[in-house]
This record gives sequence, C-alpha cells and structure tokens, in this order.
Amino acid sequence: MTTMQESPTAAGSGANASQNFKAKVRDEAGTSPDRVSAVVTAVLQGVHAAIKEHNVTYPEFQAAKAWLMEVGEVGEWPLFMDVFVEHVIEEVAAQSQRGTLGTIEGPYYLPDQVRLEASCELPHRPEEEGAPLVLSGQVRDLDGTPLAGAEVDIWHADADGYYSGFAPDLPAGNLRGVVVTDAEGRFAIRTVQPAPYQIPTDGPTGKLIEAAGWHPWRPAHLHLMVRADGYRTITTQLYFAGGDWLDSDVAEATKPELILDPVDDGTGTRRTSYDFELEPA
Ligand code: MBD
Ligand code: FE
Repeated sequence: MTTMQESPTAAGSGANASQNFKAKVRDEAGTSPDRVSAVVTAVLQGVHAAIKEHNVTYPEFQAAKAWLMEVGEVGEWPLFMDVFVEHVIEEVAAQSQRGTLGTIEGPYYLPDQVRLEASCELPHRPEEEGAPLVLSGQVRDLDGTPLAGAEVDIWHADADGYYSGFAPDLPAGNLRGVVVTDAEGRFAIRTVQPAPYQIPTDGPTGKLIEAAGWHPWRPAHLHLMVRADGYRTITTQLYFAGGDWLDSDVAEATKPELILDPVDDGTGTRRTSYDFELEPA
C-alpha cells in the first residue's frame, strides 16, 4: 500500500465515501409514483435534449456507459453527486430556511466523533502541519437568545487536503469533533488551517474533469453541522478570505456570507469568529 501520495487517490477517498454512505442511508425519500415519474421524466428529457443538441455519437454513448459503470465500481457516486449536484439541492432547501446560511455537506462527514468542551482543541497528530487556527463564536436562536449545550460538529481536511476516515494513514477522528457550547452558547475551537481540496485525479470523477478541461479544486474550508434540541440543524462550511479557488469552487458551494478573515494574534495563531443562528425546528 502506498503511504505518501503526491496527489489524492481515488482509492483513498471515493470508495470509503460509498461504504460510509450506504451504511447510513436507506430508502428514506418515500416519494410518490407521480413525483418519481415527474422528476425522472424531466431528468431523462434533459439527457435526450443534450444528445440531440450535440449530436452525441454511438462511441460517445458507449464511453458514457463505461464511465458510469466505473463511477459505481470504484465507489465515487457520493463524490460525484456532492460535487456536481448537491449545491442545487441545497439551493432549493435554502429557500424555506432562516438563520445562518447553509451549504453542501459533501461526502466526508462521519457521525459520532469525540465530544469536546466549549473551549477545545480538535484531535490531531503530534506533528500536525498547518498554521494554528482558532474559530470562536456563539450559537443563538433567531431572537438572539444564546443556546447552551448546542453541538458544533466540525470536520475538515488537513494541510495536505486529506480527510481522516477517507485517506490511508490518517488516524481515525483526526481533525473531527463535536464541540458543546457553554452556558452562554459560546465555543472556541483550536485547530490548524486546512488546505484546498483536490478531487482525486486518478478516479473517474477526476478523469471526467480532466477530459472536460475543468479544474479539480475546492477552496480550503471547514465543515460544520450545528444542532440544538428543538432547532433545525444547520449544515454549512466556512471559507477563508483571499484563498485559492474561492471564486471557482468545482462544487459551487461558496457563499460570500460564509467567508472568514482570520487575523494573526502576534504569536502565529490565526483567530476568527463566526456566530450561528438556528431557527426553530
Ligand atoms: C469535499 O471536501 C467537499 O467538501 C465536497 C463538497 C465534495 C468533495 C470534497
Ligand atoms: Fe470538504
């Protein structure tokens, strides 16, 4: 098994994401036949229209089938769907939501991580690379009432752009944790600056991106799921001002309101804050 990789490998991420996804999702949608028909008909009409508009050939059709099979075989459907489709699902969901803006969850969330007190440091390796970063803030309801005992479930990539649980050699739970807010609804999380994320270049998703001449990058980000009893859970991400790929996220999941601008406190630690507002469930 390879231990040090120059660039992310499909085997290290996509496949694990598929297993993780299957373990958690069962046929939950409960969608009626009318709705299945309406949505699937629309999807197929879109495919048919693209074929006619571009005069898609038999060899191209067969190549597309082979590619679809490979995405499934190597387990990259969660990656592909979350990169290219989830942002529109989130956009539709956001129309009926108030409070802090959400954005996509992506394929690398893992539940049941270590619970940490409000002022904490995320689990990390002894020599974890990356500039020290402290994210502090408060969780409140829409009226501004602080929410004590809320959960700030946070996960992010390391300084090489890898997620624990989805890359060889990263310890389980690295740079993941469920932070519980204090009596004033506050939290302060010490971690390290994550790197931008690159879609693995050796899998079918990466090969499609290369074949189309696109780039495979997401800007550096923190993932968060913020929950409190009686309130709607917010799934969001926070980005970093001035970072690469902010304006061309391959997953189209950035929003101007979600960009942090950390400031060096003079000791090399970069500090920033973000408050979360939850709406009633
Ligand atoms: C990620 O890290 C991510 O956040 C998304 C949405 C898709 C792929 C990788
Ligand atoms: Fe991510």
